[in-house]
Amino acid sequence: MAVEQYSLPGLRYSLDALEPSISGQIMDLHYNKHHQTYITNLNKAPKETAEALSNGNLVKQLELQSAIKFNAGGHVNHTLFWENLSPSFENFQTTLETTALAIQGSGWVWLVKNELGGRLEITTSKDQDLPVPGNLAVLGIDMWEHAYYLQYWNNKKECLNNIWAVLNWNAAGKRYLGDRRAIYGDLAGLASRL
Ligand code: MN3
Repeated sequence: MAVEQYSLPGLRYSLDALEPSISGQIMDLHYNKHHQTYITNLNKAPKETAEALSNGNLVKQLELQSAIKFNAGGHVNHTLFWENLSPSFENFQTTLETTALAIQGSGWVWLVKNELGGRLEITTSKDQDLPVPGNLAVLGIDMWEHAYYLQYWNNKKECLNNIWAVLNWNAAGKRYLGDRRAIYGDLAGLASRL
């Protein structure tokens, strides 16, 4: 009978994506060292158990039982834990604002979904360019002067700080789940030629 081997589950975010709430250093240690150790020990257990059984070593068998329970529990619990976390909004906010402020001249900052991998990324485009092909626009913010100057003068950072209160996440969520047609609607034909 084949013995089941366990391995680290893939993470849906990078190790530093939970900063500042959980540092990349803790995540690296917790995921790559602690969780991996539970798995390594769990995978050693069948061979060690077989040895203890063939030697008739009851003490070792009892030790292994509690070790299996501990390491298997550690593996299951941590697998659930990683899924319960997702990149912090504060981190996303900072990245989007920094990217937007780095735009030279007029343009747009975008939260896009990669059409192939489904990965979310923050990008920019100049003038009235759409996000580059292959990226679906989940959220776009106009960074032209006309979008803020009359109210915020040259302080586009303050405008960005305040825009979070009025972003429509419902629309962003629908676009994230939709395809190009769902995103651009009646303008899909026009958008595909730009
Ligand atoms: Mn832990």
